[in-house]
Amino acid sequence: MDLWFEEFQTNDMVISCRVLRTLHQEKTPFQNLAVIETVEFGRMLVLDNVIQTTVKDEFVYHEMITHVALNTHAKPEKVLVIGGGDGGAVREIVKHRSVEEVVHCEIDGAVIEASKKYLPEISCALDNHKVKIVVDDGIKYVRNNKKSFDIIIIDSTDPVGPAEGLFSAAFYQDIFDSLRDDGMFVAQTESPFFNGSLIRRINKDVSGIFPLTRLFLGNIPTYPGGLWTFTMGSKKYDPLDVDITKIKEMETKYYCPAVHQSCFVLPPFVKTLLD
Ligand code: AG3
Repeated sequence: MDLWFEEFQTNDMVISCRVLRTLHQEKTPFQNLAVIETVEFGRMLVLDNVIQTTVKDEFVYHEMITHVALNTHAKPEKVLVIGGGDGGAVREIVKHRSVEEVVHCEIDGAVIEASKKYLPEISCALDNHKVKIVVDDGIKYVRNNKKSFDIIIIDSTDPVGPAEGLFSAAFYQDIFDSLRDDGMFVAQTESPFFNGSLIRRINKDVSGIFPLTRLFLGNIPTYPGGLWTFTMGSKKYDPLDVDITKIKEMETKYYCPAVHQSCFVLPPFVKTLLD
């Protein structure tokens, strides 16, 4: 039998992957969750029919959403991850020796459970002694935890349904308030090909709240357009001021000192989104 998974990346474009088998499927209180095994990308986490991560390409996203900020901050000790129930961001964060605690706030506990069971390569650090898991709404959590974190990572789904509020100006203000005086955040901010106006609006909102806003890029083959953006808001440190010869060596497959710099080089069509 020939089985294919399809995601409509836009109304008029589909990504389709041949499926070997479905490992898990459930309707959680928040979304439809599936873990499927594909030929091309290995195991894949799917929420509401949208590809979240795959064993083959997850490293790009998880390394970029974490290490750029963790190597920019002088001494990141307390880190908060909002979303990212698969644990990929947490796995990268605990590689940093200065980190004492990672609070992982995910609204849907079922994502954590399914990832632990079916995506061990990605979720492997969720049991680490530095990690505290909170199953709760990230918006509520930051409101109740002011001036608490050095770095906040917003590893959300697309800006529809449960994640919509995670892209709002009010939320970026709550993030600002939840950061310590020299803190910073990084959020995944979608495709410059298909979400240009969203990226532009986020950049404007973050610039109105944080002294420093930076956009950077990574390449994730299973996401719409492949080219992906991340937005950083920082109270003090600038990732472009980092002396990259001083970045500690780490086991990574995409991020490296040269990429720390090059990811901020924006092609003109992306750069215009910031004007
Ligand atoms: N967060 C989802 C990024 C958005 C992907 N969008 C899409 N495929 N249409 C990824 C979670 C990984 N920890």
